[in-house]
Amino acid sequence: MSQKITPELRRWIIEQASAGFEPEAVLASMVASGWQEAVAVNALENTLREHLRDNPVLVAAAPTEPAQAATTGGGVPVPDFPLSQSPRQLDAGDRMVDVIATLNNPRVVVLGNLLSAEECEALIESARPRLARSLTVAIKTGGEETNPDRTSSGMFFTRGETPEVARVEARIARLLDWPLENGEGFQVLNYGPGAEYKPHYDYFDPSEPGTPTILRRGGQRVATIVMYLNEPARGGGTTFPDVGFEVAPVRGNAVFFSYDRAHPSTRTLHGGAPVIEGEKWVATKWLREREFV
Ligand code: PD2
Ligand code: ZN
Repeated sequence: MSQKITPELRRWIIEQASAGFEPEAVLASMVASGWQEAVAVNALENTLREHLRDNPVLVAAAPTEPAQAATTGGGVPVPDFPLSQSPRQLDAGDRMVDVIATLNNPRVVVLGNLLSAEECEALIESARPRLARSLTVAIKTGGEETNPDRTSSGMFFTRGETPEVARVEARIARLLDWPLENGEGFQVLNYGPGAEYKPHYDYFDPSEPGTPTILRRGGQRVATIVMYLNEPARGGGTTFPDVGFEVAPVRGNAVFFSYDRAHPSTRTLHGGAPVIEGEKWVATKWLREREFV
């Protein structure tokens, strides 16, 4: 494995230190995810020394509690829609998209008509033959594993893989003014009766040892768009338990939410409620801080 100290790694180290993690904890994460200890110590020392030299005010203002950093300003930039004038619709380039509901804390926007019925069908049919029991990123190692909290089947498209994928990706990039390259490929999930996705956060937990490896591919996730490709007869809403909010799965609609830090204070805990009758198909788009490679 290459042990090059990349700008991404430097940024991650600074994020960890700013969030209040002790250097020993950051070092342990790096070693657990495969960094040679000597290289990791060197990277930590150099990065933090340079950062404090360039930002001397941080020495005095350094937070003592991780929660403090996470609840008082200073999050990273996140995408959002141009909604200051409360438009009913947004221009996605090739389509007008409806604004159905917005919430500020957590930041959630519900959109109508982001996809046509034909696009939903095309995505389902090209995903169907490639479904496998869903994997989640294994935060201990940075690899992938099955997860009992997630009983759906799923697959990933690469960016631009089909005409429908490319079209919807371009729409999202335009609506949010967020580079297309910062998006992961669409994930399509299929839930049968009884299947659910228990509440979780979509950002990568900074305290997990596999996270530095994951972050090398474009930094943190900063926003999620769950697009509903069909309509289960009952159940299958996307829930936000911290605020008692649930979005009904309506074909072509989508729920967007953003998180400017990898912390529960974003109140972006969310889940896929059990499907009670019928089946549920969604496509999820995750947006990263930087280009996803
Ligand atoms: O299918 C959903 O509603 C859902 C809920 C929570 C999808 C995801 N998370 C996800 O793909 O991260
Ligand atoms: Zn999720």
